[in-house]
Amino acid sequence: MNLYMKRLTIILSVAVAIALSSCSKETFESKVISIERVDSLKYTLVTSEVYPGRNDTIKVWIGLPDEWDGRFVGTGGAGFYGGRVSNAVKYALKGMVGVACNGGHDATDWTFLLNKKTGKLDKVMAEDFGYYGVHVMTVYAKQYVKEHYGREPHHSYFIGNSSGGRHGLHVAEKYSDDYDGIFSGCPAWHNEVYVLSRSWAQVVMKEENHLIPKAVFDAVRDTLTAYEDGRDGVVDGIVNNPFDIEFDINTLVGTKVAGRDFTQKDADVINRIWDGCDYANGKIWYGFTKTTDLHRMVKSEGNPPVGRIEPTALGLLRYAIECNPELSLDSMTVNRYIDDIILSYNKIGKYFSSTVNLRRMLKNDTKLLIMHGLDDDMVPPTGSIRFYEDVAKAMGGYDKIENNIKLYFLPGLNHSFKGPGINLRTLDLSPLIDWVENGIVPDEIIGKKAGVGERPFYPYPYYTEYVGGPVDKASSYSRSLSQKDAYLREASKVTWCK
Ligand SMILES: [Ca+2]
Repeated sequence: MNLYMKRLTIILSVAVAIALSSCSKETFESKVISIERVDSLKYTLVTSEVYPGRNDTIKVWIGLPDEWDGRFVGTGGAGFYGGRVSNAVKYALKGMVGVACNGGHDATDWTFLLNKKTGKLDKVMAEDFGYYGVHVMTVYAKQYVKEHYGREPHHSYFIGNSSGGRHGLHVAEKYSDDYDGIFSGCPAWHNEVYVLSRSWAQVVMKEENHLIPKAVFDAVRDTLTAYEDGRDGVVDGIVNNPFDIEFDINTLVGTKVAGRDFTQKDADVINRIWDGCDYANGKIWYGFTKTTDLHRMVKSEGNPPVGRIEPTALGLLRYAIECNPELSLDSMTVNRYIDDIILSYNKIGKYFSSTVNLRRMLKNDTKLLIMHGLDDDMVPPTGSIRFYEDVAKAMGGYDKIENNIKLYFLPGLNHSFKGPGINLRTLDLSPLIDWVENGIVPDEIIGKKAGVGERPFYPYPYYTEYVGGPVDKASSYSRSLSQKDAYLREASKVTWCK
């Protein structure tokens, strides 16, 4: 019997077992569903079901490389998904153990949040998708890995973007015992609020009875970007600080924009959309930066334009907030929408947003690296400023958190880290691993891109300032605090949500 067959036999013999582990006191009943061997790529993929004991099931995928480098990588979800098997495989192919889970459901929309029997929010499902699933996944997978390799990982990392980035913040708050380092990309912090805020453009245009074609938004953005581009010292198609915009949209009134007469009403409505959700007592959530392509949010295309509903916002309203599957945005008013956002915050906020108490993470010396594109078209980046500032305030100041949390803003990149800017996200886990294992603190990261050259990046509240010289050389830039006030001014606009 070869080694692999021996392992397989052992694994299958404990197919239904209560896992035991020395690395965690928690145990969950579990069942191995399949073991898939990929000889050509030298890894094994194990699919299991794990039962937390509340009539819920977390499906867990573990990618086990033949030659393991000793690292464990837990991965988060995206959108409605708890996670993807492809992420488990991705890290197995890099020689690490890669792990993912389904967050307790296989739905492709928010329907899993509605309990079909009671007609109310399914709190167990919300908790599993919100944060508990990735913890169950981690506890189970670490136990499995120990049995499989006969040793525990020497370092453990968590990584995710969007909903997965939000999972990373939950891990930072609740489960830092599980991980040495966390990468949180474009985190959907306060998912319960920001998802609804994505329909703000349609709600405003409907109430104002003024549907603006997508082409007009695009043309305004192009004009604004051209106006602002050189203000950071380098004309490169990238606006380095979209929180400090001088362009006045009112200057377009009376001109042709996208072949159409641009009116004062156009300017007022676009300004209201840019500003983000307002209510009687202030701003309820952040808008997107003015350099962002609003195609996901605006949804008004054609001539004459036809408005379309933003499906993720409507789904959350239907299945978790109002709990009415028949709900239509046709009847939605701004006031009702604001009421729904506040209800969402109070009803599901605890599942969908971490708190800012990272005391345990600091004590564990777990490192948290956050990256967020400044032209993010799904999750407004201002939420990440707010997160950092609120954590600093809660923990006693910047000096209490700067050894453990680094927040990088990436100009000219959207939610998928695509756009004219330089993408540090392609570095994947390497800056975090260098930080955790080699003590190389990511206080400066040099990014490179064909056609742009090299450029240094600095963590918030620092900013990359051009100081003269060839624009494609990192030495022509320096670290600056010159934009901090603009960041803070923007982040302080939301007052109610903590
Ligand atoms: Ca520029």
